Amino acid sequence: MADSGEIIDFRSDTVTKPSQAMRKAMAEAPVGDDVYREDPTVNQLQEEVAEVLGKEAALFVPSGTMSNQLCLHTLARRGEEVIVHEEAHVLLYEAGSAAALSGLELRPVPGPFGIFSAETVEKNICPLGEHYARTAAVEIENTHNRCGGTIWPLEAMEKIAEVAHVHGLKIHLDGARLWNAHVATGVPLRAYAALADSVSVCFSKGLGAPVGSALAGSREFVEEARYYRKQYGGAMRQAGVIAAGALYALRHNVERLAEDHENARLLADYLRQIPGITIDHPVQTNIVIANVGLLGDGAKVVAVLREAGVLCGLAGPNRVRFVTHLDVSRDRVRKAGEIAARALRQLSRGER
Ligand code: TLP
Repeated sequence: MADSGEIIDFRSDTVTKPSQAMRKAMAEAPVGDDVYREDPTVNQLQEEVAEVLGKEAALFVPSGTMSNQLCLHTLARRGEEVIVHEEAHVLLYEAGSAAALSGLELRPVPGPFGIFSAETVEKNICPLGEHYARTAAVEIENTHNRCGGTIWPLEAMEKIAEVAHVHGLKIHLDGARLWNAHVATGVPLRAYAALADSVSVCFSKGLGAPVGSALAGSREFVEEARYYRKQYGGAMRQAGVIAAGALYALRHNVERLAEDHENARLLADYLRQIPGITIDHPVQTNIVIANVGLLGDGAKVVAVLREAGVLCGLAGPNRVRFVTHLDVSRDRVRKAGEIAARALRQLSRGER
């Protein structure tokens, strides 16, 4: 266990380390030059991802950011607009790359816990006319990271897809944690994916692989994205070594996400008993957002917990994020809950 020492790390599910079995699969992976499309492990991964998502093709890429950005770049032209939630990862955490790399405007729209309605989309489509940017696409993040790992109900996505169809808009699904939505609801991955033109999924989050994401869509879409991946410097050579970690993750680590979800609920139970903390976001998957406004500012809470041996991150001025993952066992979650309760009670009494 990566957390068997003093520190219990809930900063992100990206901090997971490859298991021995995953490392073995990586060490033994058959490889080739993927720019020649000759890496058998990359090819296998791409086929399996396309299959589980019910898409014609998939493409292995180094990161979730590159995956999202390649999808947006392929779906929309410079100067066009993409409708996104106001707390979307593509808007807040991708270093301005939609503007920098694709010349896109992102139009932020509100919606409770990361979910916006079809009416909101319709209201935010730019009118036709020479003054306005053209609305090209809608982006949906499922699960929604900054809003607490919330799951988009399939029906809400279906309604967006209907509006998108009427107005000729494309849909990109940032499914970095789509696995979590699938495990929590039992909705097949392909049911979510069917509603989007492009899908991005990550292996380096809850699935525990060290590197890698994939995008998926029609064969034509993926060929185009492949060309842009080369432009972005993301075409790799014997990438099978890392694709093997992703393949291992896909085959072994999806269903076990249910444990992370249970652990998140357990951690939330500890946190909500601490005076000064409220859990206002529903805990549906592996992310807990604690509102710590009554204790002071979020940065202080993060610092106090760090000192006590529990790592977490800021998700807004008064919001602290805890992410459960395969390197933190249930016992360690309990331990962290107790440590947090002690340290934050001291903080509220002015003893820290
Ligand atoms: N999210 C990271 C940070 O960037 C915030 C995290 O710790 O959660 N889409 C979503 C919904 C994500 O949460 C992330 C990573 C990405 C895309 C980007 O993936 P990477 O980090 O592989 O570029």
